[in-house]
Amino acid sequence: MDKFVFALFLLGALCCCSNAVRLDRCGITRALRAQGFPEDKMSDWVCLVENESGGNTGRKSRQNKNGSYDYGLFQINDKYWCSASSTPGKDCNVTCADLLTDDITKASQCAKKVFKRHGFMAWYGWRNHCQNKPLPDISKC
Ligand SMILES: *[C@@H]1O[C@H](CO)[C@@H](O)[C@H](O)[C@H]1NC(C)=O
Ligand SMILES: *[C@@H]1O[C@H](CO)[C@@H](O)[C@H](O)[C@H]1NC(C)=O
Ligand SMILES: CC(=O)N[C@H]1CO[C@H](CO)[C@@H](O)[C@@H]1O
Repeated sequence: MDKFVFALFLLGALCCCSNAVRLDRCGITRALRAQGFPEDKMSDWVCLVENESGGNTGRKSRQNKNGSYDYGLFQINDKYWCSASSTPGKDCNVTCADLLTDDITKASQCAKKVFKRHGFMAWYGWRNHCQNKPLPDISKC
């Protein structure tokens, strides 16, 4: 690659990722700690995030069978929790776009609300891959 092409490539990479990041296991752990998720359930949360979004803060799901979509790190559903319009609303009082940014403050607050109401059972990713399964080792994070 010549320098110019490389510069363009770099610019593209920066632009693409400025608003969404993909976190690895320790990246997820640190991000969740910073949001005050409780340490005693941390490996469950990390497992949930790994299986729901693969750590990708900008992930929007394909359309679910019931017509809804899931957004962000925690794959939060737009049927009840976030507003797909440009006005914040629904139970988390946010837009779904708010749940796709690399600042996961709103997504985290919303996920805690979902958890408060339904526990981890609200997430298929947790039920299918984490419940009664070995959880990720985050002891080095
Ligand atoms: C729609 O489907 C998604 C994913 O399967 C699920 O999370 C959500 O709770 C469903 N919503 C309703 C209203 O059934
Ligand atoms: C929803 O959030 C907006 C700011 O985004 C705020 O002005 C409004 O009071 C909130 N509504 C509720 C019901 O919390
Ligand atoms: C598809 C996927 O991300 N699966 C992950 C679910 O969680 C387990 C435990 O952390 C991982 O090992 C899988 O890779």
